[in-house]
Amino acid sequence: MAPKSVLVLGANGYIGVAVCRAFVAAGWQVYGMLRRAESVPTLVSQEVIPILGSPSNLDFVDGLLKRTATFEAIVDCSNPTEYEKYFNESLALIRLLSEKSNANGVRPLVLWTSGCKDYGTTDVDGAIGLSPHTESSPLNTPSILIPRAQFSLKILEHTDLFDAAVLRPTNVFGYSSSMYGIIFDFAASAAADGAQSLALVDVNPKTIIHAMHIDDCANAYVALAEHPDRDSVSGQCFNISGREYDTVEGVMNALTKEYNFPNPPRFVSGSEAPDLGPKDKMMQLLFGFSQWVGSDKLRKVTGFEDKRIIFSQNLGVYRRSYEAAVQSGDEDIARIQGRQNYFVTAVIDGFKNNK
Ligand SMILES: *[C@@H]1O[C@H](CO)[C@@H](O)[C@H](O)[C@H]1NC(C)=O
Ligand SMILES: CC(=O)N[C@H]1CO[C@H](CO)[C@@H](O)[C@@H]1O
Repeated sequence: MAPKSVLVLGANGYIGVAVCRAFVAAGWQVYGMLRRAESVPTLVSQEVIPILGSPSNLDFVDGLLKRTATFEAIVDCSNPTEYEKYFNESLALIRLLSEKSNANGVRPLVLWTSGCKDYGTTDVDGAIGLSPHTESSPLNTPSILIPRAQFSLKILEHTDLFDAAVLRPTNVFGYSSSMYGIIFDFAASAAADGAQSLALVDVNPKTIIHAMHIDDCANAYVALAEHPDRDSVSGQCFNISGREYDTVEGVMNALTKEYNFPNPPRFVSGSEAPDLGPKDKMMQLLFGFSQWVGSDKLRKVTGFEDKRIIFSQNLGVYRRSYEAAVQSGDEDIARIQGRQNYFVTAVIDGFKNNK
């Protein structure tokens, strides 16, 4: 029997590479679409067939269709800046590939990636009445993420040629660690400065930071794509989160131990620390967004379970993996660092507006 085929859009991004790897491991033929020729070796090394191109210019499609004309799944992992334009162009591409697949009797499942921040924040750990965000929670999206939240849902409106589900993963970490690399940089630079303790400004120690390992997250995509009953997946949103959440306090304690700070972490108010540097602001962004995300639905429908050790409980291992990625010049690290200023100005302002 021919292997199933999946096309991954945004295949060279942090989630994209992991999703490609998970589908490869599950026995799929994986086509990874990407714009940057420099990233081709990253995909090739993971046994992914690179498709150089972009939804804004469909010239590459003929070449792709010569390799395969049926896709059981199409996964979008892109993080475009012009969301509406990207959505329209991707939809046109997905429709075109779906028509070809339909002609061969295959109706693709489209898994479209949005994110759990679509729901906004929950209360902090220990708060009375604290409950997780579920798929039926109202969207209270930080302004900078509104286009993603809104357009992602539109994929569910196109059911003539393909089935679709919208996925909302939490923050993800592991290897080059995505945004969580910032946490290691923060601790390392305080240690290098000879600080006696780690300090956070205007962050509640009980803030819930709910993340999951990137490989667990990617396995959830495969679990949905391989579900034998398409009807229980299509037309739905699925949260993807770890089985347990961390708190800021827990992570700060783990960092203090890992980096050998002599004194316990300090939580100070803004008036005591008027001049915040970019690293402090990034930490406020990451550690100031309290959110507990329920993923019972995904677990119930697919039997999915996350396996990796929770971030705070294995922090030293994740730290050294991150440092190895920095050493090897992992392209994802430059991408995250390049976006820092953008995040600090735009995202923090966006979060503040919504609070
Ligand atoms: C996207 O498509 C919609 C519906 O066809 C259209 O109204 C909108 O103007 C398009 N936007 C962009 C940026 O292409
Ligand atoms: C833990 C939790 O509350 N999970 C929820 C996820 O969302 C579904 C609805 O889509 C709820 O039924 C679950 O209870």
